[in-house]
Amino acid sequence: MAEPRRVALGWTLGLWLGLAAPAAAQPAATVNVIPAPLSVAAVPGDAAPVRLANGAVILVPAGDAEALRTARYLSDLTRRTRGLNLPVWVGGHPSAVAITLARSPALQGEAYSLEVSSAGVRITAGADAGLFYGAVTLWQLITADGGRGPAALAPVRIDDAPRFAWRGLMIDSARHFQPPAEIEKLIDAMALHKLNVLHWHLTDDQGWRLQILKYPRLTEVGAWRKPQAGSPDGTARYGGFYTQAEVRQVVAYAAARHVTIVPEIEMPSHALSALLAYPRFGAGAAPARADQPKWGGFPYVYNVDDKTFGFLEDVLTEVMALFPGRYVHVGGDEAERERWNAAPAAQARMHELGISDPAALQAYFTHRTARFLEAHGRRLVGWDEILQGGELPADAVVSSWHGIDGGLAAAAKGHDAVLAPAPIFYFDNRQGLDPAEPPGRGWLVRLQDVYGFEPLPPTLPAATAAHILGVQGNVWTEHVRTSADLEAMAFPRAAAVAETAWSQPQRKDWAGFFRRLPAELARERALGLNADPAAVSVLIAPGPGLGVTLAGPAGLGEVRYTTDGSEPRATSMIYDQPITVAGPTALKATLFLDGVRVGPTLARDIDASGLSSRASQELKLCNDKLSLNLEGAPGAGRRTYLVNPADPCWIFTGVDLDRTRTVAVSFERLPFNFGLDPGHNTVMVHPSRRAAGELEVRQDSCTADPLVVASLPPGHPGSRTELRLKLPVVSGRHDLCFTFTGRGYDPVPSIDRVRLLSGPLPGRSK
Ligand code: TNX
Repeated sequence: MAEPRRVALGWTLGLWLGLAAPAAAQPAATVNVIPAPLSVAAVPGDAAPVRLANGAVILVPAGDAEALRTARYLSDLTRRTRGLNLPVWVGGHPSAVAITLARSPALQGEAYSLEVSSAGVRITAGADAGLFYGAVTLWQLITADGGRGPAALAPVRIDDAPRFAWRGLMIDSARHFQPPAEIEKLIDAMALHKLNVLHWHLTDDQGWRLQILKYPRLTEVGAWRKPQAGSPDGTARYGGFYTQAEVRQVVAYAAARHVTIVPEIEMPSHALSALLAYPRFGAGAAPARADQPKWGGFPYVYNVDDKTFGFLEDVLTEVMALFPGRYVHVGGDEAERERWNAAPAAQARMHELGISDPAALQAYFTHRTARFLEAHGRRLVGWDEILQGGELPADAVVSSWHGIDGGLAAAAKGHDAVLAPAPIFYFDNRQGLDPAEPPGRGWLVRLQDVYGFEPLPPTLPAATAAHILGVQGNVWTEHVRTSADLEAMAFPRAAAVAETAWSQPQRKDWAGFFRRLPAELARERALGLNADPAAVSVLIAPGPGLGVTLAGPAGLGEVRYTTDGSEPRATSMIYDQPITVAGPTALKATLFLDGVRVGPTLARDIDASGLSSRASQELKLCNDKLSLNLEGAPGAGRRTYLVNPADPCWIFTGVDLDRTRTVAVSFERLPFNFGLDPGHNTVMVHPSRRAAGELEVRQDSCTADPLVVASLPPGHPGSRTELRLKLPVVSGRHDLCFTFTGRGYDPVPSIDRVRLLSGPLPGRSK
C-alpha cells in the first residue's frame, strides 16, 4: 500500500476537467450554479445555445462606474479562469453586443435577474451588489462545463435574491498567519460564492496580527512567538502582522467584491499576546511567554480598571478607522473570568457594581464596550458567552457557536444572531478519512454534514427568524499552518455554507448540489484554490480478510475500478462488493456520476503487507473526546498523526492473530503544546514503569492485562522511532489496543503506522 502523501490532494484535475459536466446545454429548470438561484425558468421559444467567443462584448451604461467595475471584473475573471476574452464597452458598440449590464429600479439590494436568450445575455439589477452577483452567476454559467475558451449557454431566465444577509466565513489569522495576498485570494473566492462577510479573527493568545499605532508593542512583541521544539512551525520565531496600509488595501479589495470585513479583537480573554506586550492591562496570572505557542484555554484576562478600558478603546478607535463596516467583533469566548476573583481591581469594580459573580463582571465588560462602539455608530458582535451574566446590550449581535440554541434564544429576545455551530461549521475539522487530509481537528465534518444544516427550525416564530442574520463557517487555524491547507479546509465546504446562506430551503437538495459539485471544484481549481476533493473521492479500507472495501459518497454516483494499472473509465467494473485479491494487485478506483468521471483516481498497490498496515487515521482512537490530526516536525517526510494527545491510545480492529507474529509500530514524539482546560479534556495518563514510558499492546479490551510491553527508547520532541513487538501465540481475530504509558505526555508519542508481520521476526528493531 502506498504511503500516505500530503500531495495526494494535488491530483490532476485537468484529466477530468473537460468532462466534469455534460456539454454546455443545461436544462432550464436547473443551472449549474452554486448557490442555487431563487428561480430558474425556460425562455419561451428559445432553444439554441448562445455562443460566447473571444471578442464577445460586455456593454455597460455610460456614466455607471460601478457597472463598469463589475463588467471589468467579469471580463478579468473569464480570462483568468477560462482563457476567454470578453472586452468591455461603455455606452454603445457598433455591432452586436453579447452581454449587457443594465439597471432597473424594480430590483433592490442583492437581487438581480439574468436572461440568456437569442437576444444575448442581459443582467439587470437596481443596486451595485445585485449587478455584481448577476455577473458572478454568469461567470458560473460560462464555466459550468469546466472547459477553456468559447462557451455555449442554454437560454434561461434567472431571478435571484439571497435568503440571509450575513453569509460568512471566519478566518483565524492569529493562530497561523496568512499573508495579505492570501486573504485577498480568499475574499475573491468568497465573493464568487456570494459570501459577503469575512469575520477576521485578528488577535488571540498566540498572536496579535493588527498594527496599532498607539501601542506598537502589540505587534513588536505580540505578533511573534517561539515555537516549541518539535513543533510543525519549526524552531525560528513564528509570526507576522498586517500593517494598517495592508489592511486598508484588503478592506478596499473586499469592498470592491461586496464583502464586508468584521474585525475581531478578542476580550476579555484570548489575550495572552497583548498582555505579553502590555502586562499592565492584565488581571489574574502573570502572562507567560511559554504558553504563547500552545493551543487551548489560558488563565489570562484583561483587567477591568479604567486604564485598561482606555487601552481597549484606543485599540477599537484605530480598528474602527480601518474597518468601515458596522460590526466589530470583540470575542468574549472561553474567558476564565474566575481569575477576576483574585484581582484587586476586579474586586473593587465588582464591589462598586454590587455584583459577586464574575459572569456579571463579564456582562459589565460587554455592556461598557458595546456602549463605546454604539457611540461611534458601530454594533458589537460577540461569541455566545456574552449571553451569560446578565442582559445583552440591545444592539449586540451573538455569534452562536455552542450549537444554535444561544443564537435562537437571543433572537427570541429580539437580538440579532449569526449561527456558526461547532462542530459542523468548524472547518478546522477533517472533511474526509483519508490519511492525506490536511492537519486539523480529527472529528469528521463532511461536505454533506455542512450542507445538511438548516438554520431555522420549522417551529421558529417568524419574528424570531427575522433576527437570524445568517450563517458562517469558521476556519480556526491552530493546526492549519499553510495557505494550501487553509484553502483545502475552507473549500468546497464554504460552497455548502453559501448555498445554505443564499438559497431558499426548497431550492436545496444534497443530490442536486452533488451534481453541481464537479463544476464547482473545477472553478475553485481554476481560481488557484487548493479545494479538497474528499467529497468526490473513493476511500479504501483494508478487509474483510484479504480483501479491500471501497466506498464513495453514500448513494451518489458509482465507484469504478481496474486491477491492470489502467485509468478507470466509464466502462470499467463497477464496485459493488469487497474485492478479494489473490496476489499483489495494482488497484485504481474513481468515482463516476452518470458515466462522467467526477473525482481523482485512488491508486493503491494491494499486497499482503499493504493489507496488514494501517496509518493512524485508519486505526480507531480509544477515546475521541479530543481528536486531532496533528502535523509532525518539519523536515523530509513530514507526517500527520491522528491522536488524542490527552489519551494516546489506538485500536487496530480484527487482527488475524494466527498470521501475526510481530507488530511493528512507528511513532513520532509530538510536543504537548496544549493548555487543556482543567476538568474538560483531562489528560488520561497511563502510568509507566520507566521515565521514558512504554508501549503496551492488549487484546480485545484496552483495560485487559497487556499481551506485550515494550520500553520506549529515549527521544526528544520530533524524533521518530519504530518498535517491533513479538506477540505470544494467540489464535483467531481480535482487536489490538496500543497504549503509550508515561509520567505525563510531553512529548506525546503518536502512532504513525502499525504493521502486522507474519512469520519469524524479520530484521531487527530500529
Ligand atoms: C473554540 S469557538 C474557540 C477557538 C478555537 C476553536 C477550535 C470559539 C469562540 N473559541 O478559540 O480555535 O474552538 O475549534
